[in-house]
Amino acid sequence: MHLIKFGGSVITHKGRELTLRRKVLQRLCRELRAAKGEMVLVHGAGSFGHTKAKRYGLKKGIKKGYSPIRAAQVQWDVRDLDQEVLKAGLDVGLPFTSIPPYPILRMHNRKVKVFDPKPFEIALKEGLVPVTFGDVVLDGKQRVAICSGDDLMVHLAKYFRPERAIFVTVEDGVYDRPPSEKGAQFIEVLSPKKKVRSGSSGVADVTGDIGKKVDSMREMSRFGVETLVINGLESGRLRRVLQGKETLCTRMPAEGK
Ligand code: IP8
Repeated sequence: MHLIKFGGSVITHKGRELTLRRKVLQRLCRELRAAKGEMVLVHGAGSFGHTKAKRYGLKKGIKKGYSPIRAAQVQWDVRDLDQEVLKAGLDVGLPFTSIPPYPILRMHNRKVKVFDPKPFEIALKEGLVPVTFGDVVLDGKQRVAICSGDDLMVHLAKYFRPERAIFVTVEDGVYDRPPSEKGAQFIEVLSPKKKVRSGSSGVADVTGDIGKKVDSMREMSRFGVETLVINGLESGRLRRVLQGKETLCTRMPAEGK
């Protein structure tokens, strides 16, 4: 099985609210067709989620006296993006079916406490390609919280144990410090023990930066899943990876392999 995440920065213009990168999304969906066997797709929220979520302070839940309408508005926007992803997949013959995290996942103090993978299993059995996404979910401590696509990648990987999990981003891979900084070194093989210094990209992001992604990769490595970070703005890289061919990327091997 292939577990793939389209990062929100790749499929949307992160600095421009509610703006899709339609051409990139369509191309990535065409490249996905190279995948043999089962596949689960996760996508980030990009400018359909982060901008309002930050404006409304949803990371810390719904404060006393605030209306839950703000959480519902962000959910609405993220679903709009999900519809675009589904359409782009259907247009190239991929049987995408949406599985929003809200009904199947609960958090407590921003940590995932309940995750039901059954709907994914059933969809896969029917030959469908489940698509899920970073979203606003219920949280036992703070009423609502933001569940990122990276959190979903970890929980899906833990349950399905794919041979590989692929993060499609706007960078060639992972660097030892923000790639905009002088002297940044590209890391081809990232050891789970390696520390990576992250920095702010300057655009609204309520779920964290590369440091948080590396933490997710580390967790996946621990239970035996190799992870790759590739650049989705470069045409053909996703296809090559899915075909098992060499391409520029960062790879974190599964622990002990
Ligand atoms: O873009 C964030 O998901 P991510 C979800 O995968 C929202 O981090 C609603 C901002």
